[in-house]
Amino acid sequence: MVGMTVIEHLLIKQKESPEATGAFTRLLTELIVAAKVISREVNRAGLVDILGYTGRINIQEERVRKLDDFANHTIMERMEKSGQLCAMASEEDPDLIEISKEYPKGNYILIFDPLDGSSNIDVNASIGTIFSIHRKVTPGEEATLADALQKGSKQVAAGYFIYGSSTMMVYTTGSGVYGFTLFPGLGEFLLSHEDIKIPERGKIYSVNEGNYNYWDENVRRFVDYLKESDKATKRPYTSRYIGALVADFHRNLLKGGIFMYPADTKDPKKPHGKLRLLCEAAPLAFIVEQAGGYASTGYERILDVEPQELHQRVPLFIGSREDVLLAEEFIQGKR
Ligand code: P6P
Repeated sequence: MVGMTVIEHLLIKQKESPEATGAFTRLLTELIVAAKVISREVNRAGLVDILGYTGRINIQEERVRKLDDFANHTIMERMEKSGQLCAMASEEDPDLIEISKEYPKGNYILIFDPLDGSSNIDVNASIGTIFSIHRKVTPGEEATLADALQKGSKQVAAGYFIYGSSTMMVYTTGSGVYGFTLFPGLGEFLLSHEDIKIPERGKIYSVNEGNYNYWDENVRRFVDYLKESDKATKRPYTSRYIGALVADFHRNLLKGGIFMYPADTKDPKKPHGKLRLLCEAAPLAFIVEQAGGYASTGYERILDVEPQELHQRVPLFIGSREDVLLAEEFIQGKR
């Protein structure tokens, strides 16, 4: 018995929504193919680095693209042809990506981080692709920025691919969170995590403590609190930080805990922290809330933040509901 493929799962979900036309299923099917191509290259690239090669030169004598450029172009080129998109937005591109005239357009917009954490590849640590899908909300065939600048609570779907010891896909369309593992021999993503739920409270905290001196005092107090010893409240927490958002998020989703990227004063150009709302915080917030968790800026629910610009950054506190609510109490000075 092979088990349920992600396509079978998508078709079951499609049948559950009477208004579904199959467009969304076709969209996600194309994205899954792109992820398989990226997964293969991520593994090869790691090998190349270990063997010290200078990287591939292809038959057109083109300089090999860096891995994140490769992932970005793989998704853009394949998704543009899907016929389901009115536009795309990538973490790697400053502006909205239009669908060229030669391809049919659709009613969805895809926002993605093609390869998050790619600095980890040469140390063979997990990295990932994050995606967010909205419905077009403006009239006419052409997309505008307004189609991308939608609140996270309006997402139709969100998910990520994590390229680690195995390649996994985790996604939600608003009725639970499902995980699929790629079986290389088959080339299929098979259902491996049915209806994922994050523990109400964890015992793991994930943050780059090197930024401790740049945080707001209340954030420092919260992290200090997690490190204090107190049997009654099951502290200290364990610190786990990989430095790739998808990997840190995925571990906490399955085991419980809180991931934090607070605003820090280290880089005045990034007063709201490093992570992007549309292609990182909002899709993961949709997933974590569907799994029973919560995601906040420290002051506001991530899914309620009204985006002002494509690459807007937000402080991110995400994971087990009780842990994130406690973070908000400290940050807002209520504790
Ligand atoms: P720092 C990777 O560069 C990334 O965008 C996220 O994947 C990760 O969570 C974060 O930055 C790590 O940032 O400052 O701790 O290296």
